Amino acid sequence: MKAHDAIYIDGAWRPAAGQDVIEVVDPAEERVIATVPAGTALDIDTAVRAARAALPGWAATPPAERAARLTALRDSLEARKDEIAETVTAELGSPLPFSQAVHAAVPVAVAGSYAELAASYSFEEKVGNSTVLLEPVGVVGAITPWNYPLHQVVAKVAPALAAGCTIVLKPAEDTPLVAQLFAEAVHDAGVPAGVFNLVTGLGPVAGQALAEHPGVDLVSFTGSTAVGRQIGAVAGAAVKKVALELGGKSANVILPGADLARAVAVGVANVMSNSGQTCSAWTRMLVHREQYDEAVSLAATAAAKYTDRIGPLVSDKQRRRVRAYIEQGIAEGARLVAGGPDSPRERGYWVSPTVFADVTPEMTIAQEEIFGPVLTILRYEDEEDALRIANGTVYGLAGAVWAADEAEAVAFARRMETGQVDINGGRFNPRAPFGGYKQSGIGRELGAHGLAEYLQTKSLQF
Ligand code: TXE
Repeated sequence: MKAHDAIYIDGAWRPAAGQDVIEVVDPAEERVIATVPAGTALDIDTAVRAARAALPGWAATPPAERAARLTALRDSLEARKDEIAETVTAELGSPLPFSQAVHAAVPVAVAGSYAELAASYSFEEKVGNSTVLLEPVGVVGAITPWNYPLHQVVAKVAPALAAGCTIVLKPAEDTPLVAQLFAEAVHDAGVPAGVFNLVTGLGPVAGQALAEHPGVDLVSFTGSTAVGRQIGAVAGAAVKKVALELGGKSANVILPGADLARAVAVGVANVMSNSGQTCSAWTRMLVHREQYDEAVSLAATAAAKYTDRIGPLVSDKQRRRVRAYIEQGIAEGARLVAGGPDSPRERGYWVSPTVFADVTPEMTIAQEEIFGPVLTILRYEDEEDALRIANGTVYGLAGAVWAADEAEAVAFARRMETGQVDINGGRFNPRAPFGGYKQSGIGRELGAHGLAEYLQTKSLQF
């Protein structure tokens, strides 16, 4: 697989300071397909200096010109869409059609939406006798995960560019190749040298050095709650801005009267998508006791159909983690109705589509993020009970409500402690804000709210 034996700093590919490399593994074959540099604190420092040097020029670039670069970036991502899809399939393991439809296509839409926003956004507001200037926060340290490896990058870099910030990106060590393709796309889009920089490397080395660097004004992190907490603490100590997009345990609430067959089918598809490696996945299905048995049987049948459709998990580490959760579910007394902990194939990090019934709210598998193709189905007595269960975790990232009457679903959604709710199925909107209530995070990505994260305000009084 094509890979740069270099990091991208100040508009050029250059060797990293050290000799260490990261091996990139194809999770379907358990085979090393490429190596990339394992950048160190020294490389992060060089990159942050380049970003600082480029900041005044980019911050002063008129929004229309920043928008033009974003349009060019959108186009250069689109021109690479086949290579992007093949690369994501190779390093993440997702089936090629999914890589094409989601991993390659969504970032094009998001970059396009920020090209439009950069051109139309009001970077100045009048408030009585004041003018409020919305200025770039400065140098952004972006740390991204592997589950939607290009989307996670574009959801940070595009709004940062639109805002006039400069960036150092440290992508996940499992999926650095698509981040390298992204750097090529940025380069071809004519983004000035130093505005975007890429350092591949390990989380506790390069990631931590980036989060701690005094030249970074905002750390934007997506990943585990454990690392998010650490980054939040580092940022807090330095009084540095921070945006955190962390885990989820989203509820799919099927109210009595909803189209049960459809709600279950879409619910199962949602959880199995990307092999369950989605922070917003509806991993808890909440069904009224009178419809419970029917829902369980529908879900078990639906899940089995995904056995040959989903890809492996990204790594052996993730497979071991997910299997341990499945074993814990069994040990805590949940009833396995599809899948299980055994690997369905000899090679590759596969986990079978798994469904648990008779799950109670306090069980570990109903509280913690599993991050694999595992659905839990919980029974509720009435709407108040459903709401209590839906809101009864530390997370609040996404969710879904199904009802015969849309207004009834919306009334329920208003009472959910979560950042995004799909009503009777919903549809992805690249301009709608995405982010968490409670321990799912701080801040929002996508749309105008996502852009606002990269701005700070200055009031001029007249
Ligand atoms: O995450 P990490 P992992 C959740 C999901 C998954 C679990 C573990 O539940 O099972 O996290 O995944 C960088 N300082 N999510 O271990 O370690 C790391 O290099 C600075 C949810 O892969 O948090 C990578 O770039 N950075 C999630 C990024 O953090 C550090 C998506 C994420 O890796 C660091 C992924 C450190 N000390 C996992 N340690 C979502 N919200 O979508 C690691 N990193």
